[in-house]
Amino acid sequence: MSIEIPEGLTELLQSFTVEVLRNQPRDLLEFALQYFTELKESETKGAAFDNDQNSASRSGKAVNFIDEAMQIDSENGEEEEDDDEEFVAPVINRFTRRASVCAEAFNPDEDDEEKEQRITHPKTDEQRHRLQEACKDILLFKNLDPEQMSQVLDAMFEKIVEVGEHIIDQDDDGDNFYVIERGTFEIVVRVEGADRTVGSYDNRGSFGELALLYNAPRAATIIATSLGALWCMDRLTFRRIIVKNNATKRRLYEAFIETLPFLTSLEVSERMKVVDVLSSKCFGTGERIIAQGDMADSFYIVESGRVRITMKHTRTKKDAEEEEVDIATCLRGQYFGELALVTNKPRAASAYAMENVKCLVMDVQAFERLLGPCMDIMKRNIANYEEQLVTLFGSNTEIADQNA
Ligand code: 1OR
Ligand code: 1OR
Repeated sequence: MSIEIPEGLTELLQSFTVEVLRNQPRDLLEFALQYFTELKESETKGAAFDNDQNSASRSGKAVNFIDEAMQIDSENGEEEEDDDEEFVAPVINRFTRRASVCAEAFNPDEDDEEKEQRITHPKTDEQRHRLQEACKDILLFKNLDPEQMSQVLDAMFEKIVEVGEHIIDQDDDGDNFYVIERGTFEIVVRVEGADRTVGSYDNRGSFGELALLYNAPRAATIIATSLGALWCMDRLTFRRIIVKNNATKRRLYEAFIETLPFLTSLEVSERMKVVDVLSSKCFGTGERIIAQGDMADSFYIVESGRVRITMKHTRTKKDAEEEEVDIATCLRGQYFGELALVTNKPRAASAYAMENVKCLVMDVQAFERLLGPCMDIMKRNIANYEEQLVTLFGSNTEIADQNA
């Protein structure tokens, strides 16, 4: 007996699966219900649209901005386009949005209309200089071209914060993305009703990207623990520039990330999130990437070129002269810089580019948030370091004590 597979079934299920993986809905049935209802509605509307030459054009709709976009909610059933080029079906993105999250719409191909949407907060030269300094190490900005970067800088505005101020509250809808200019902040996550401090920011870094990237409620609370200053980027600019850029990044790195053995414990959707937070960084021949003894805030994956790992060593206790010994070489697909993040100690070794090297870099918060499932593999490798260390330098040496 042969069973006939209805035409379109495979495509339908594939699109649905992709959206489930991308959006990670909490309630799968609810998501499915909304997905297929909207799909049907948009199909019906699409047919009507095709027959109506004079109806409001989609691209016209696509330049909606805040006021109008706020009115598009789950009740009025209006069709919207989204700014993520990667979306497969025309219906997708709002399913995981809660009713109060506004739907931004724009058409990435409509350049003129895009220009109209640009938000500019005028700045003095001094402010712009401070802003540029604060943004220069922000990983999410690393892959932007100069024009996108200039739009980002134009759109940002300053906010002074008081001690104890809640910049973000867990479960709220996302409004802004924040870059720290100065000040300390604690990251608090509510687990089973109890608030737990899980990390902090110390005068550098950024936060608030997750709710905007994934149209999700805020994943943590961020509280200022000193007087501070932040640069804020509104949600619409973030989605128009950063989310669009991330779609390009996914195309570039998805295949590479799939081949990395140390990420095999991650689900496909988790690996996609890894791609979203990675940025690429180039180093010239001989350039130092990591300095032994420094405090750590990044994790590296070699994309191309070779990286030499060295350790300082004194032959005898009395010997003041330190020599730098080669201890390992990292090639494409291998990682380094995990040890200090796992042990919370200074860098145990230095890393140098042996030729022109390209690395994918992830910040410590993303490392902790996303790579938990890979920790077993990493810890096994760390145990190997310990063994090698004893072989190379003798039995009473400990990895992080090398930095003392
Ligand atoms: P957001 O838009 O969800 C809260 O708003 C922000 O806190 C979030 O974006 C991140 O930028 C930032 N888990 C979730 N969010 C975190 C975390 C984090 N750290 C910083 N943020 N974890 C802590 C990792 C050190 C995992 C906790 C289990
Ligand atoms: P990190 O954050 O301490 C330096 O920054 C990185 O060099 C370190 O993380 C590891 O990723 C990487 N011992 C210590 N660190 C090593 C080693 C290593 N190899 C690579 N790294 N050993 C080499 C074992 C083949 C043992 C030293 C004798």
